[in-house]
Amino acid sequence: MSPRTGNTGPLGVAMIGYAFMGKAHSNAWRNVAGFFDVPAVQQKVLVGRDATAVAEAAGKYGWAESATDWRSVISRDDIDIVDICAPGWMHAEIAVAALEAGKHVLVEKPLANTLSEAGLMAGAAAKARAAGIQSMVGFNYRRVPALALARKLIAEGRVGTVRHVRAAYLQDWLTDPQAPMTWRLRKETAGSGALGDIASHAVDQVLFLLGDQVTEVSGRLRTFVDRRPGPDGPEDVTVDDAAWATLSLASGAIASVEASRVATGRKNSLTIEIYGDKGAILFDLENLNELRFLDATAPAREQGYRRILVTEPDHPYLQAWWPQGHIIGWEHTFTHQIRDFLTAIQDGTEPSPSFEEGLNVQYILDAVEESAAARSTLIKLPAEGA
Ligand code: SOE
Repeated sequence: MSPRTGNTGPLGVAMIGYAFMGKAHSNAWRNVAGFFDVPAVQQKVLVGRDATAVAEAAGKYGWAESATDWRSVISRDDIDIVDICAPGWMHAEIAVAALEAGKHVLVEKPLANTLSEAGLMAGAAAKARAAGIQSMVGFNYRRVPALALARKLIAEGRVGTVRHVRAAYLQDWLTDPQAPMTWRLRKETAGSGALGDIASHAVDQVLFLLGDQVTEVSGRLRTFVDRRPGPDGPEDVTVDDAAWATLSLASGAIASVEASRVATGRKNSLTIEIYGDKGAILFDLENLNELRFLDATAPAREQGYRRILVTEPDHPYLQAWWPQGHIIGWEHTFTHQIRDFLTAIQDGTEPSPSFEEGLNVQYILDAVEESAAARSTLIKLPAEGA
């Protein structure tokens, strides 16, 4: 197991999966070298199960070739990097095989569907790292410039000791009970529902922003619509529609995490609030170029949330884009992610979030499920007429 030796040319990339995330990642692979100073890459091959559809996607998204067998692709000599955008149930098998074949691996979040798969992946990543092979999990919101700035402000002590955090990731694409079944609604293919898909982002943000560890979890899961139309009639939904968790952190802070795919009217709303004893920070993905910051050390008569437009050249990632005030969007977070991954490969440093960090998130998601399954304390109402 070793990275391709003697390759002084561009790094060859293979990508597995070409749906929503495959499209977002392809766009980033296509653009990254036009904005950032990174090693040159070649989009060699796109892999999918349907030969006609994957060939069409390859042409559209800038891949030189397409293929249907990921196994033969990851063993190719001209491939240095494997980017996994396939559904969660395929992550572990592909990632472990690619790492063992000496390829750097980027995998979409969450790391895996189960704790045991995530553990296998983290083990393979540690072994590969010793041979100079890097791996990273695609928690792309770490690469929103405003959130990267928030992390810096917190690390610099600008909000003081963080007391509590509120993180909510809300969507509404399952509000309609007639919304059809997809792989995302089956436990065997998705692992969990809103919990793994979007609460994972919120949990990762809590860890990223605070640089802290979760020590205790209390959770709740709910499936509001338990049967949905499938191609051959109604099918059971086997994952959660919404998830709630309270996380205790080693520092003493408490974070509340909320995730839903039935939050009527919320299309893709990620909001994060951080309250410390010297200040506070607010973020809303629908205004991702902005960060609200309150300095509680200022005289009370001058206090208030100030709006920071995160587009200055010395803001994270912004130097590479447009003059100040010219805003960026959701897709740029994937370009930043690839930039950071390629830079780590070039420098031989460990990219973050590593598979170990992905495994850490998985422990927390697993604890939420365990806590949700345990009986909670029922309220004892007085008997009628008592
Ligand atoms: C679907 O719910 C989804 O695409 C997630 O899988 C992504 O990670 C999130 O960024 C947007 O919503």
